[in-house]
Amino acid sequence: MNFSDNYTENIQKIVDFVKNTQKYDFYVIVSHDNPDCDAISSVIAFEYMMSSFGKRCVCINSDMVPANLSLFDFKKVYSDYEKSLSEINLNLKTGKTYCLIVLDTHEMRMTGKFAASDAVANAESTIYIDHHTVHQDNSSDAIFCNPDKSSVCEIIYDIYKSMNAVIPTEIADALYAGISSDTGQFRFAKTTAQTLAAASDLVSRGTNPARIYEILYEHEPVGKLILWKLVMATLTLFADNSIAVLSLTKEMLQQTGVPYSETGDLVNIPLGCDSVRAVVFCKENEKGGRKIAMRSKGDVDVAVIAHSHGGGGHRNAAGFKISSDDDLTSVKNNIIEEISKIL
Ligand SMILES: [Mn+2]
Repeated sequence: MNFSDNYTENIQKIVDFVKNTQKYDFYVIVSHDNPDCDAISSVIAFEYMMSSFGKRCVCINSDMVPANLSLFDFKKVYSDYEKSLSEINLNLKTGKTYCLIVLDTHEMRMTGKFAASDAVANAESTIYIDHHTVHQDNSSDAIFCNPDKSSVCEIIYDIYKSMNAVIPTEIADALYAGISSDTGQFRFAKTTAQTLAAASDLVSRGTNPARIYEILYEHEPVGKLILWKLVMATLTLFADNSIAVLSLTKEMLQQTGVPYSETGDLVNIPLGCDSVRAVVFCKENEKGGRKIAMRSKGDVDVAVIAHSHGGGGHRNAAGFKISSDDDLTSVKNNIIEEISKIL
């Protein structure tokens, strides 16, 4: 499918695709690894839309769906990674073809181990629906990306609206959760009047904002509280208390029993301090894989830094992986220096 610069036109192309395409036997829907609520909810809502038009979908993610987010998966569209991969391969062996639909990223490498699987090369075609800034060097006409949108869930809401389709409460819940979490509870810069109108409409369809908040932010096991304590004990401040650096090690995960997939929100804690304008979070997963996650306030653009290190993200939330040969301390020091230049 070819997309253009016109948002409404592209929404219509997707509507037409969902309703009318007969080209493929099935559809594989994937989002980025370490999935957040927008990634999970957009897959759930898109699968529901496709299957209501008789399309068979396989949903897959390189990582486990976080326990609280699996509450939005009321149809149980996700199973474990290996199972979904073998379902795709089984269908392929019988001569069936599929279209790959990538949500909440426009770069295949962001899908984690899935990116290296045969399922990418075996797809008849691939389309991306995203809201991250597209860098010039990877633009393609199969990418439908609107960086002005708060979330992919908001884009999928727009698709539902222009179809005049019924949005059941379970899907309204998932879409509202994706929109509210990607906007940091309706406060990030991309929260527009349309974002709030979408949220309002979803609430009128039965979504209870207090219940969604509870699912997203009030379901922590006690291990998480202890992990907070351990991570916060690593806090170091730089550049006149404007850069906060935190670390998470695999030993901390072992000690508290918290899976790595549940540690995404710890990076936000230092932002509560008025002098802090950027946070650098050095994270290690259970297998020792390392990553730098960054958060910032206002016009401090950490996406540019993440991109220059082979990662991606938004102006105020971005990250990149560190290869096993790199020395963590020197990577950390370089990042602190790069951020202090743009403060
Ligand atoms: Mn998103």
